[in-house]
Amino acid sequence: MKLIMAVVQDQDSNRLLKALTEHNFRVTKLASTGGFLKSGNTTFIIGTEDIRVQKALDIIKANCQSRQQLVAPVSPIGGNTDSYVPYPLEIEVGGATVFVLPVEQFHQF
Ligand code: 2BA
Ligand code: 2BA
Repeated sequence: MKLIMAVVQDQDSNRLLKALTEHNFRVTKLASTGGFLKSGNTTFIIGTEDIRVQKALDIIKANCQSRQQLVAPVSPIGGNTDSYVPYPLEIEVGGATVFVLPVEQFHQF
């Protein structure tokens, strides 16, 4: 068994949840916050058999898209002004950041 943890954008989360459950994956969806943008994203926890991991990854890939996002500059109060960028920066937020972990034990009480 494997545990898939996938961080995705909120905009894709309902579609992804629907697709995963339609393919009979057991899923837990958590509201999360990205450390860099400090804005909301969604983390999916999917426990599944090893042979179904690739199918889950395919579904995640098909339902999550990357997007450009503007990041407002942060004033470097008391900091180093050399690296201060006074205009909004455009960054690419990925469609999904996915970790696949081995599961040592699985219990349901
Ligand atoms: P839910 O996904 O909302 O599922 C609630 C209950 O509905 C489940 O209880 C199960 O009895 C039933 N159920 C879910 N998916 C089903 C399906 N494809 N076919 C038939 N019945 C289904 P539990 O199994 O005790 O799970 C309780 C909660 O624990 C789940 O809420 C889910 O949030 C989480 N969970 C369970 N197994 C998981 C797994 N393999 N990976 C991630 N999260 C899991
Ligand atoms: P955030 O931490 O809010 O990051 C959003 C996007 O900002 C990232 O997209 C990346 O393009 C950029 N970014 C993040 N940290 C950066 C840095 N130190 N310098 C420059 N740009 C930076 P993604 O890489 O696609 O990540 C999307 C979200 O996935 C992240 O939201 C975070 O919640 C999660 N994530 C990504 N990598 C992770 C990791 N190794 N561990 C845990 N969570 C991760």
